[in-house]
Amino acid sequence: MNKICYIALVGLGIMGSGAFGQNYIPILPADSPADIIRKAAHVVPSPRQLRWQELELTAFFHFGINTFTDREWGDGKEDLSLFNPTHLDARQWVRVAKEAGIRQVILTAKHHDGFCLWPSKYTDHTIAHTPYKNGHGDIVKEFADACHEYGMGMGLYLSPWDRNSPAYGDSAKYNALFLNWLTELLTEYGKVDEIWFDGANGEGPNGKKQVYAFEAWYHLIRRLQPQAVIAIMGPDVRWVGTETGQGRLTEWSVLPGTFAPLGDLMNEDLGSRERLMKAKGLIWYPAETDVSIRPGWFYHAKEDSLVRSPSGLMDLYFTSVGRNSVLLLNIPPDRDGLISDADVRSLRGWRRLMDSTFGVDLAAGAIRRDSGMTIEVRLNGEKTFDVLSLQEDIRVGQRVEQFVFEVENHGEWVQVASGTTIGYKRLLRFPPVTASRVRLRIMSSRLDPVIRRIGVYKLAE
Ligand code: FUL
Repeated sequence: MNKICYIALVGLGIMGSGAFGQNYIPILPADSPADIIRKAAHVVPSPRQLRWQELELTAFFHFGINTFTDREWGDGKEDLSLFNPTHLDARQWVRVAKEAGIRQVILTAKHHDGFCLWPSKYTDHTIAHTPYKNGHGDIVKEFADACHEYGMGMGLYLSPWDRNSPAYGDSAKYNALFLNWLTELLTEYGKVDEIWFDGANGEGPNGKKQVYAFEAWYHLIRRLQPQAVIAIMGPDVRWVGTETGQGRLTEWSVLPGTFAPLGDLMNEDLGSRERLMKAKGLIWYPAETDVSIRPGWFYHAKEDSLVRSPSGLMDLYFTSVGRNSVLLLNIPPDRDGLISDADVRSLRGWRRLMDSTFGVDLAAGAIRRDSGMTIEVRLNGEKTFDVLSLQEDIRVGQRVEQFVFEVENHGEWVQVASGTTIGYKRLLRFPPVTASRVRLRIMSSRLDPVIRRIGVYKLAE
């Protein structure tokens, strides 16, 4: 479903700088094209963005009234007596995610239907008016406690679009209500690591028109939970632009900080030199790839046979994390309030594939020789591999524009892979090759490339 995200955040005083430098650099009228490119190469993540990027694997739990009505988008008029998960165990959700290698999870505290999984004081459309625990339940609390117990990053999804609230469309009133909801979520549940503001809105041309007070929301989050990244309709993390799980082959985390809307644009290089030339400033704004383990975002029994397979999940890893993005994999709890067996089995299988592929870096113990734009790696003997993993040191910026990877074969260098951007991580698969020497040639870079890691692996059979 279409989301629009805006890079409209420059000048709000919330971008900030971090321990490593600036995650926003303005462009001055006197800057030459070369100055602009040099500046782009120096834009770096804030500490909260860096922490988030290094998580690699995060998950969504879509759970709410839709789980019980078998719908994807509720209209806000649902009968809340339907909501009664009988075996809900948020610790199971978090455990399943953790065992799959996921390091941060996000719960839909309120989806578009307006139903609050916590007993908010500011609306009656909440869990307090359901049979769950006779109206004494608080699933945000159960979820937050489980995250904190398991050392899992904790995030909350709060839909700005609200089909239940009578205040929606009365901008000032709804914005005040939204701040109250945020305050509850940010003060009553311990540490929050990510807030996810969905851009979806299905009101249509004749629907309600609500102007969101984003600036006030962001300032509140920064004040109450300064470590939390604000995603999608927010300054720290950008929607990749698709829900297929396929990120861009050329993915820059440095983008023009203009007020231009960023739609799906999956075939465009958002951080190209041409785009940067037209920018007023440059911003670190990395991509998050959200995708569901099932066709829908919410649980539907009829989709039990359509859960992605372990190798399908492996593909997602390559096309998201392997394309300079973070994977946000949705795993929706069922009507009992548990992650169902089909999903658990797939996640376990995926973890086995991940461990047997990435558990052994065949470039470990190698001797690396850097000479300008070429890095040669002498492996510890002859190795057979079919995966290349590259990482730039994004703490100094993202720089590489084009690279080639070669292996030595009887004294000759043979190309086995090539690509454009690297960023935090780039993974490439190719037919198996056997070699004891490999090299990475940077064909084009915005400034001296800083390659933090070169790894080679053999895919699990
Ligand atoms: C979309 C929503 O409309 C879907 O229901 C889901 O929450 C997805 C993650 O984002 O915009």
